[in-house]
Amino acid sequence: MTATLIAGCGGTTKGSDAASGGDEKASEGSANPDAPLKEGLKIALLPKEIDNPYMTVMDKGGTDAVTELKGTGKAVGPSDAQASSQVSYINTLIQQGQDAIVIAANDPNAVAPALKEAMSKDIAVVTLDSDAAKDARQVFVNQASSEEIGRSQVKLIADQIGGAGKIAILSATPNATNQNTWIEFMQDELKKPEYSKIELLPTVYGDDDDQKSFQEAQALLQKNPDLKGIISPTTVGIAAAARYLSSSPYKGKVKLTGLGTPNQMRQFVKDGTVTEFALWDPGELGYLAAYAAAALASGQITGAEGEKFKAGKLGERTIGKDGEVILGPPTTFNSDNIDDYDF
Ligand code: RAM
Repeated sequence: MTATLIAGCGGTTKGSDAASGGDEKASEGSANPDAPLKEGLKIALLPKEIDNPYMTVMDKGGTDAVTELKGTGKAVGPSDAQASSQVSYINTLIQQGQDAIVIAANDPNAVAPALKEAMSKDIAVVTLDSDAAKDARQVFVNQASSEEIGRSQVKLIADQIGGAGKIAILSATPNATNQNTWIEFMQDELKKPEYSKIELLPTVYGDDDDQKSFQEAQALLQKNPDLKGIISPTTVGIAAAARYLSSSPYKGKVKLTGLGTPNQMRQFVKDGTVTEFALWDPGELGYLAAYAAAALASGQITGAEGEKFKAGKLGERTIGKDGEVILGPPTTFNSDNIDDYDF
């Protein structure tokens, strides 16, 4: 293991930090934009949960980028998206002496102590998809503006239900940073006068578990037979809710939108269960985050606002406020374009 690290890192190993002053944080020190990208970097992706098709595509984008960068990439993670399910994985990655950890956090705080421990050992920490506490990572690669994602979900459902009626949100886990941020913007958007005829019911949680999401969708309709629409801002939730609706009397009558992968949603668009929903390319998200991790681990950037790094096929990217890098605007999918996408 050590041999791989030394062979790949052009001489600078984590071991040398002990000699130069101990537990200096990876986020400290100044950036050197001209530093060469290190070869042989060990970069690990830690998704919310492994059995989630979205996360699988994201991980593949990340490990492909690491291969392009001549490093060693891998994806490891828990089988459920509960708050503390990732902590033991972070600890193992620290013990393995990874150069960078790229994590979609299941909970902003539960993972923070372990991620801080990683940074104190000079391991670069990048969050993607779902952020951790800001002081527990150097860079957050966000899929799109959180505000844009949240507000556009409300516009989608409002259009589909004709601007009036009861709606509900079927979310992922109650702790998910990304879903909770989007939901705050949805709630704020709904305060606008044009949505005054829409009533938002209390949010329900499918925990990014297919079965639980299916049951929550079913329960929503049982309790609220007059429900007009569901927003499910999770690929797991929207696919499960679509499956429920497609074989229920509510098919095509109760509108469903949210964030889904085209490959999971195609059949439900074709059979008339779903009209329109949104997402970004999760593979590009993983790819961009892996490049950010390599730039951090090579000393090119530290995560400060205004720093720039090259992200392969995605071009040069600039770090914004609070260490945030944005992939790009989401795509809206419907029957006109869904066959143009394969993820
Ligand atoms: C699920 C996860 C992920 C989210 C997508 C939209 O796969 O909750 O974090 O970004 O949905």
